[in-house]
Amino acid sequence: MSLFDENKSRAEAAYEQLITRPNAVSSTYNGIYDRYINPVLTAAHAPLIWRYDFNPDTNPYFMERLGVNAVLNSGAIYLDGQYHLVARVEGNDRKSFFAVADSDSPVDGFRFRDYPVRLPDTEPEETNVYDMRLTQHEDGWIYGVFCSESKDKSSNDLSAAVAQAGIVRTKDLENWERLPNLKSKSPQQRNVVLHPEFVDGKYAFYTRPQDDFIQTGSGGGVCFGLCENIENPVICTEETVISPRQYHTITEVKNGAGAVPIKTPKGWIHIAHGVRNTAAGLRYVIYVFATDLKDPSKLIASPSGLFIAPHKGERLGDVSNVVFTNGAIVRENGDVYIYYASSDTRVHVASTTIDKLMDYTFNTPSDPLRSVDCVKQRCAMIENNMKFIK
Ligand code: M1P
Repeated sequence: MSLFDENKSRAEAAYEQLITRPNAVSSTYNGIYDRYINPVLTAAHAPLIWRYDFNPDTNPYFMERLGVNAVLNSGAIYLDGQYHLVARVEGNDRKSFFAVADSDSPVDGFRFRDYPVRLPDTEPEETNVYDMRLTQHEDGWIYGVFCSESKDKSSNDLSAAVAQAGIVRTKDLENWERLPNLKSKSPQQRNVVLHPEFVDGKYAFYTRPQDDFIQTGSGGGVCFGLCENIENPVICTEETVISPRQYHTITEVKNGAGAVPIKTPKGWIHIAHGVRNTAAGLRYVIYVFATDLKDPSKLIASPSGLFIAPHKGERLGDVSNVVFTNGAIVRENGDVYIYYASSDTRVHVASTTIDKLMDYTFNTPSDPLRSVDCVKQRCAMIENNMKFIK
């Protein structure tokens, strides 16, 4: 056997073993959701034909030519009996692109399609794209809203960049039509999500206005705004804050919408991310809030603190101490699968149900914002619990 064949067989065997590896619920318990032991997507899930030259004449060592560094922040949708993730794939060259991975199971077996998504090239200044949210809209289209990043040519800082919300739409996750980038009053936008229903006859967006590429500056949190025409997308209303940043909470530095909000009998449940600063750098966690069914701009529940934090090995990666979600799938039987990435490196799944999510969202007390009141809140629960343990 040639060296080429030997190495290729070795890579193929490892790949198939990874893709067909069954997943299982981990032993960690909180009653709210189950984590799974294995990530559902990693850099090693990128097909070999994306990474290796399969021609023995030009690649006698079967050497990786175009490596993949990470697979992270993934949009999610259930369609035609399958679970689909539209992941952010980051090449060794630091450029991200989108790719669809499909599975019959929500927790394992995800396999990328032969080709990544080939986005129509309509934004000549765009350098990088990432973090697509998939909205099955009542107008019949599936929209993908993502971050479209360009170099800030007005700045002398080589790293200065501008983030905008890019928009595509599809019916089959195969053919994508690009629409113009969303316009709003804010100089920059990231973590923009399209609401699945019309509100007052208009398209509704969750936005995250920001003054700068990294810092949100005067941006007060996750906002809500309306848009008349999705083919010429402009936020035509004030962007009102619906989930604010707050001092000494998990959203102090910034926050952002995550998965498309989930419609429940009690309200729209949002699974978002919050960021605070620490001596070790920024810490990203996932949190939950709910808005009114009829008026999705009205906050109606704000369970205290974090919902998912980086756990064990999730804490380490390219950008450590991060969990981030931009996709969840809800099944007709009420099962909910939350796809979240850890440390900008790989994608995991946590499972729960609509009933559990509603119980968590509407029965978890909100943050009293001061230590002394947090102790009172905890003591009230302990006092009540005493009746049950004596
Ligand atoms: O590195 C952590 C995350 O940082 C960004 O999120 P935010 O805009 O809230 O800071 C995003 O670029 C995201 O992709 C990344 O996971």
